[in-house]
Amino acid sequence: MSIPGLRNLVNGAFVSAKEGGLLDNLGPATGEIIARIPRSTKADVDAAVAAAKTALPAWAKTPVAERAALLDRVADRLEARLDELAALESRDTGKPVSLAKSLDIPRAIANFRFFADLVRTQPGESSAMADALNYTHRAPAGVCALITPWNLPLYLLSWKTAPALAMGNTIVAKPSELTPMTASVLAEILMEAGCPSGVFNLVHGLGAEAGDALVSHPDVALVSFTGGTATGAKVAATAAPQFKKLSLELGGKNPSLVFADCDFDKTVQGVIRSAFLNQGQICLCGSRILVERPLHDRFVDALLEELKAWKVGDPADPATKIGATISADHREKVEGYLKLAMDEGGTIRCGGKRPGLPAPFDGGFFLEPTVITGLNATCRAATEEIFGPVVTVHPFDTEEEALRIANGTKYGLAASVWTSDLKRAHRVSQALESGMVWVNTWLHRDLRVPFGGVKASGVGREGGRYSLEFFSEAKNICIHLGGPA
Ligand code: TXE
Repeated sequence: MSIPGLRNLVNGAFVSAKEGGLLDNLGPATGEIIARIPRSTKADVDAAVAAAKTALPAWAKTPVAERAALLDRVADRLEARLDELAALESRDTGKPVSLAKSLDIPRAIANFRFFADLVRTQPGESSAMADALNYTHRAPAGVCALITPWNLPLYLLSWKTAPALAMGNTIVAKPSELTPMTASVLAEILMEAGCPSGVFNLVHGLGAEAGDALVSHPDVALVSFTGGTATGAKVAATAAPQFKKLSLELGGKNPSLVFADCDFDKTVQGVIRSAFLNQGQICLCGSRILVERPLHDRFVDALLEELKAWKVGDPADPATKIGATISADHREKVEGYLKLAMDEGGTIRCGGKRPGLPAPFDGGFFLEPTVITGLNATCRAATEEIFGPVVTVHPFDTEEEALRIANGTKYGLAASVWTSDLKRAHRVSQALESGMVWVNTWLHRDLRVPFGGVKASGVGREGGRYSLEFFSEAKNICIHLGGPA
């Protein structure tokens, strides 16, 4: 089978990298090369930013209704290709096709529809004084750099692209070099749907090359970045001295707090889903499970019992619950944490191994879902982001201790609280150092609500009106009404 070659989209044309050559893109489920992508350099980024800058004035002046209509047409086209896109996302990431079909692609479609509606109905703001009227004029921020990771490729790119276009910005997107496929289809769909040349540009390549050239480009006004915390720090160090608008959605080490009065069966199901969805490779995954001591052993037994039935392997099999991790390097990083957890006194209660799978999956980057107990809650394996199918479980005796453990990491992205005590649910949620808290649920998302983290999990909020605000510049205009001096 011939290996497809992807191209950049610059100023409405699909083009190869000017000088950087090609990169191999591996399929995580087999380890085979599934595509080649441009290894873009500064020259490609410069061309894409120039196109976005040229296209900006006309797109900024395009009526909101027309911009929203483009987003709806994109949503329709994504929907028409849902099965194909789900298969492609699974091939590129190693995740189960069933997950891409039920979560990734439907959410990408919903993002375009939602931001089309939101921008159409966005209310104006005005503040009247006795002798003057203030109103807020929202202008586009300018050329936006959208940098996205490999765990939810189309989902996260759509989450940034839709509000950026809705507010009249132009875009240069740089998807992860590990998962370029659906971004390329989105670029095609935007062109077919009538997106003017230069409004959306796509540059493939490595973070340290194409990504860095994009973030440091003086004509880029805004950077929306989702990725690891260490990379986020580099992006911030480059963007901040140029005073670019910046949103950073970074890592997490999210606690699931399980109290003895929870609904046991629903909590086991919810906490397992939170720990292992997408092989544990979602920044929101609950990777540290804190269980009130009287329930601890029963809860761990229930986790182990449930996981016994989980199928690891072929992402196209509807029965598969755990697909491949993203890469050989990433699996080694996760395995490094398993070794560290052993050195720190933990016990692997299930998983911890590469499953023996038949060809072609014997070349894939699979890892069994892993539960670790017996670790001190302050050790490295229990406080650093692992980002794989691995959870640590810790007992606690009091609400105060649960909060101390939960807040005892450098991260603060998301948490879940499992209890039937309403007062405690509020009290604990408010005391958690976290951008988002779910009570008796997880990843239950309303697209209107703020999304983002505190501490090392990021800077800024996106979602609903927070995205529209981030992807625009608010200007106050004060009109004096005349009359007596
Ligand atoms: O992501 P990177 P990596 C966490 C997870 C993972 C770790 C590292 O713990 O193990 O991050 O993952 C681009 N300037 N998350 O190394 O490097 C890169 O090309 C500009 C959490 O794979 O953060 C890609 O497009 N861009 C996370 C994007 O940044 C740069 C999801 C993310 O890659 C760049 C993924 C640079 N200097 C990993 N260097 C989440 N928040 O969900 C890289 N990039």
